[in-house]
Amino acid sequence: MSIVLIDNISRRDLLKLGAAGALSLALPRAAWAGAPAIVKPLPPEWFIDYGTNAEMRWDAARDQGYLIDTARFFVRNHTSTPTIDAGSWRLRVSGDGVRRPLELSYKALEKLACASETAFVECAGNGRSFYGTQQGPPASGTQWKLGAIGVARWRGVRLRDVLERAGIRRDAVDVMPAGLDPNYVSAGVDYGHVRRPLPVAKALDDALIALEMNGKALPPDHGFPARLVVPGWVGVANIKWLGSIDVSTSTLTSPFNTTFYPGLTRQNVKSAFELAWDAQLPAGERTTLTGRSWSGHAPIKHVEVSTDGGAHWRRAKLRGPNLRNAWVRWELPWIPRAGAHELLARASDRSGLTQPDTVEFNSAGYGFWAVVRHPVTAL
Ligand SMILES: Nc1nc2c(c(=O)[nH]1)N[C@H]1C(S)=C(S)[C@@H](COP(=O)(O)O)O[C@H]1N2
Ligand SMILES: [Mo]
Repeated sequence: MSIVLIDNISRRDLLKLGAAGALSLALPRAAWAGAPAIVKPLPPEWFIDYGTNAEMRWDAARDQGYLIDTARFFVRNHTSTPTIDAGSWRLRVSGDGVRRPLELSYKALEKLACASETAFVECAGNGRSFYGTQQGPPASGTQWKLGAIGVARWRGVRLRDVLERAGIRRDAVDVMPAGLDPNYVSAGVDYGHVRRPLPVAKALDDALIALEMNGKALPPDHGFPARLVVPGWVGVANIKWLGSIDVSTSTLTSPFNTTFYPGLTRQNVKSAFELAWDAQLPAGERTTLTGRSWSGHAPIKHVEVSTDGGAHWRRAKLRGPNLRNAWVRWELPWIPRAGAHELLARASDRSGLTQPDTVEFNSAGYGFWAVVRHPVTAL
């Protein structure tokens, strides 16, 4: 059996084969040991399984409150979820930008934990598939629809507090958090650990070293024992399995802000319906369309919905919290006629951004924030 075959086999198939006992004999040990890149179960009613990545199904968000349960939260791994022992784990803070390099144990961080943030983590590539299906050339990478996002309540220690303990210098400019997962290797190139510099201004503002997600210790897939949460920014800024933080008085770079995700900071405004792709609805009956809109720039100002492919628009009713760096839920009644329809949701945030009809193409497929045309059928 070749590695190519393993790459093309789904995680679920691997688990099935593994359970049948055949695979452990047939495969080289290293391949088998590395097989499930994601540790938590990925039931098909909640997730679209891409192997190392798992997308949240939006119809499964419909019965969720403001926060997405940890069990249902999407996962994006460049490599695979590592197992880390919190007892021996240390967070190292060093570099020429600090006067007192330090090492913090999990227990020490727990004692300092007094801050929280309700924020989304959203992959920069969320919506990537729509480059190809909606407006032109397809972009390479995981073909996410809109489910590479979740909102959770994160609790831990302000990055600012840790940097101040380390005696951050006034002339520090960049902070580079690095993950402890295996090096990211793609097409034969070893890019090292997943790590991405953050300007000091953001690091000292609202970045959080999170130990908890939705009231419990972080689970392995979401960064145990500690991850960075960088509210409003692209997913990759939220380094999981945090091991070290380099503080520098000169500009830092890594492949994760040059080759990948160049120049990306805040996420633009987007919207999603809490409906399956190609959902079936009862014709002639009143249904309540529901969805969520979010922006990394400001709270949502309003959401307009079209049920006729964009000819007419109505304002959705916003409900519940409408937090900056998270999302707002909304709803709108609709009585569909029998047949196929395209639903559109277009949000505006309070910074003045409104979702456009199209966005400029980039080959990596980042930043798709155009209005998505969501197909449904009424029967
Ligand atoms: N160490 C490490 N941190 C990481 C990643 C990774 O592969 N390794 N992936 C990043 C990307 S691209 C995203 S979108 C988010 C996903 O977070 P989640 O898996 O908790 O949803 O984690 C980020 N942090
Ligand atoms: Mo991402």
